[in-house]
Amino acid sequence: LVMETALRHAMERNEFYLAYQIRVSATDGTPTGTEALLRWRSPELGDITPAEFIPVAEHSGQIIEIGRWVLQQACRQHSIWRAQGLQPGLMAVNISVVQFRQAGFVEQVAAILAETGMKAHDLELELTESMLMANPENAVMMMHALRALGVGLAIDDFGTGYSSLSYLKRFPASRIKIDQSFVRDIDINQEDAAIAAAIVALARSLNIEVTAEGIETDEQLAHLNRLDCADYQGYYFAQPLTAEDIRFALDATL
Ligand code: G
Ligand code: G
Ligand code: MN
Ligand code: NA
Repeated sequence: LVMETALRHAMERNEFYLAYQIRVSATDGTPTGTEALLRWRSPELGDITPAEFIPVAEHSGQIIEIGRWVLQQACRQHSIWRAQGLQPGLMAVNISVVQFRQAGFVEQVAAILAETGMKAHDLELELTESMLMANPENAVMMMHALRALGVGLAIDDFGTGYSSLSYLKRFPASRIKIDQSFVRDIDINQEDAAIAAAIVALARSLNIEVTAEGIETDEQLAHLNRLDCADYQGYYFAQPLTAEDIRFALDATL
C-alpha cells in the first residue's frame, strides 16, 4: 500500500501539522476553546484527510506515536498562546480508540501535561460514542481515571453510536458534542430537530455541557439558539486554521 509506506516516514519528515478550529460561547459568541485537527501534507501524495489516513494508522499501530505527538503539540501550542497573553480556553484533542486502549494512556496524558505545563482543566479529550460503547465497562473505568487527572472528557459524534441511556449516566463526561449529521438539516427536518433537542435536554439533566458542531448557516444557528447549548463550532464561525492564523483570531476577539 502506497499510503502505508508514505505514512511510515511522515512523522520523521515532519509532514504532520495541526489545524485549530475555534469553538464559541452560545450566549455571547466569544471563543471558549479550540479543537486540534490533525493534518498530513505528503510530498508524494499531497494533502490527505484524517478520515483517509487515520484508519490506516490505526491498523498499523502508528496512531500510537502520531496520537502522542498530536497531544504534545496541542498542549505545547496552548502553552505558547498563554505565554503570548492570549486566552485560548479549552484545547480539545481527538483520541483514537487504539490510543484509548493502549496500556499506560492515562500516565501518558499526565506526563504530557507535566512536560508542557498545561493545566489539566484546560485540556479536553474527545472520545467518540462508538469507541466508548465498544467496551463500555472499560470506558467507564478509563474515563474515571482521566477525570481524576482533572482533564475534561467530551463524547464526540454523539447520537451516532447507540449509547444506552444507562451508560450515558455512568460515563463521567463533561461534554457531549451533537454530531453534525443532526445539525445539517436541523432547520428543515423535524426528526433531526427533535433529536437535537432531546440530546440537549438529556445532557442538561445529567449536568453535562453541550456543544453543537457543523454549523454553517444562519438558519441552523437560529434553530440551535432555541436550545440550551453551551458552545457552537462550525465553518459559520471559523474554519480550522493554522496556529498562526488562530493567534490573530483569538487576538481580534479580545
Ligand atoms: O479534520 P477533519 O474534519 O477532516 O477530521 C475528520 C475526522 O478525523 C474527524 O472524525 C476527526 O475527529 C478525526 N481527527 C482529526 N484529527 C484527529 C486526531 O488528531 N486524532 C484522531 N484520532 N482523529 C482525528
Ligand atoms: O469527528 P469530529 O467532530 O472530530 O470531526 C471534526 C471535523 O468536522 C473536522 O474535520 C472539521 O474539519 C469538520 N468540520 C468542522 N466544522 C464543520 C462544518 O461546519 N461543516 C462540516 N461539514 N464539517 C466541519
Ligand atoms: Mn472532534
Ligand atoms: Na464530532
